[in-house]
Order: sequence, then structure tokens, then C-alpha cells
Amino acid sequence: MQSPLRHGRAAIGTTLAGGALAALSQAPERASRLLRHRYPTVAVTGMTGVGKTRLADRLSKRASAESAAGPDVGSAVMERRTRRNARLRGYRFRVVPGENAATRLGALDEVFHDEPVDGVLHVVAWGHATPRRTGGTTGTALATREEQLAAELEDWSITAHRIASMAVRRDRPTWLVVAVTKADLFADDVDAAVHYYSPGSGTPFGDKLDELRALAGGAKLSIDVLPVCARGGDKRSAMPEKACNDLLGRLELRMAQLSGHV
Ligand SMILES: Nc1nc2c(ncn2[C@@H]2O[C@H](COP(=O)(O)OP(=O)(O)O)[C@@H](O)[C@H]2O)c(=O)[nH]1
Ligand SMILES: [Mg+2]
Repeated sequence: MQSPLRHGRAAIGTTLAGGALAALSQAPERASRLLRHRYPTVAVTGMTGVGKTRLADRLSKRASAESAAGPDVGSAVMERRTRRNARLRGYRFRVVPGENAATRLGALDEVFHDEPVDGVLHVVAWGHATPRRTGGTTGTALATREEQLAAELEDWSITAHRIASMAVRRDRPTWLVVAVTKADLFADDVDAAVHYYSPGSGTPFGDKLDELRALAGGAKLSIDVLPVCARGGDKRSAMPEKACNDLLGRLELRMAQLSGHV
């Protein structure tokens, strides 16, 4: 049996049918552009233990599951989170595993090459990453802050290269937000931390950001550095929960601006 639609189209003739078919074949392309506009993809990068999962969970309003596996277990697979709001706008987060796992390379390929993301949230913690043991080893993992900062820098070099090659390949601009998280752990030094991670600061991290900007082209890459924390202290602490929520709110606002949501 013929459907009414097919019947109607046949009756109207080939010209209109051709137009309708053309429109149909463009539909997936338009739908994906609309999806990208409303739900831009965001790569969440940074070394292991730095607070990526926590932050992505907060930003997607998802409660962190700190139960079964324990709180300090790294993830070897890409974590996907979606944030939706009432106005059908949000983000699709892709948390790249920070482990030294083979899956990390695949995940980096995915977010910076195969399905290039719209923006990057690079997470750092001013040397306060939670040390994790590599699979198979025993004993407590301990690292000094200096070692952690050096590890952050090494991790950033790899990610920065990927961002640069993605940015030069595309016409539209890419945004990068360096999220300096765990601010509750250095509440009195937040300005110094933000300075350390800022372009033009002359610090090792700042130098790498300058290099990245020169490689990618200033107009093609916007860079913001924002302090944040995914978990605040109690009321009497230097960074109580409310202060953390304010910082989180500022990060959300900036991401919304960068994504054209506001
Ligand atoms: N004090 C504090 N701890 C945090 C914060 N964010 C994450 N953490 C803790 O740091 C550890 C590592 O966080 P996680 O999100 O798993 O790091 P990931 O390996 O980068 O995904 C966990 O124990 C978190 O509870 C924060 O803003 N402040
Ligand atoms: Mg994680």
C-alpha cells in the first residue's frame, strides 16, 4: 500500500519532489550543526588525579559516585557527560583519561582529530593532583608539589600540541579554558596560582601557552584562566562551599559566553 505522503509527492511532480529530497539529504548536516550549536562538545583534559571527573560531574550537575571503586581511582576510559538546561542548551563533555593508558592516546585522537571538540577545559591543580598508584604497583604513591607541577607541565605539552593542530585545521575559533581547580586547597594563593597558569606570565606553563597561541594563531584560539573548586570546605574555612559555588558559577558563565549560550 502506498503511503499518503508518497502518493502526494508523486502527484505534485518531480520538481518539488527533487527539492524535498535535497532538503532531506541536507537534514543530517543541519541537525548536526544545530546540535553543535546547542550542545557543543568540550574536551576535559589534564593529568590524573587533578580533578577532571569531579569538575565534569559538577558542571553536568551529576553526583560523583565516590562509592564502589573508592574515591581515588583513575579512569582508563573516556567518560561522557551531558549537561542539559531547560532551554535545550548544554554541553557534551568528553573526559580524556589522564592515565598512562593506551586508551588515552585513542581518546586524545577522538577529541582532537576524529570528532574535534568545540572547546577545551584543561584542568590543573597547582601541584595538588591526588597521587595515584600505577596499576600493579603497591605502596602509597607520593609526589612532591614540585614533581606534580613538572608532571602537569609535561601533560600540558602533549595536550597543547593536539589543540594547536586541531586549531590550525579549522576555520572557526576554538576556546580553551584553563580551570585551576582545588582552589580550596590554596585559598590564600589563588591569585598566584592563576598567574602561574596565565599567558604572558613568563612561567613555564605561561610560556607553553604563548607558544600554543603563536602556533594556533591568536584569532583562532581564545584562552581564559579561571580558578574553581569542585568541593568547598566548611563555613569557617578560607574557601567555604558558597565561595566554591560562586567560582563554579563564573566558570559556567564564561563557558556559556564562549559557546554563544548567552
Ligand atoms: N579539595 C578538593 N579536592 C578535590 C577537588 N576536586 C576533586 N578533588 C579530589 O581529588 C581527587 C581526584 O579527583 P578526580 O576528579 O577523580 O580526578 P581525575 O583523575 O582528574 O578525574 C578526588 O579524591 C576528588 O575528590 C576540589 O575542588 N577540592
Ligand atoms: Mg577521572
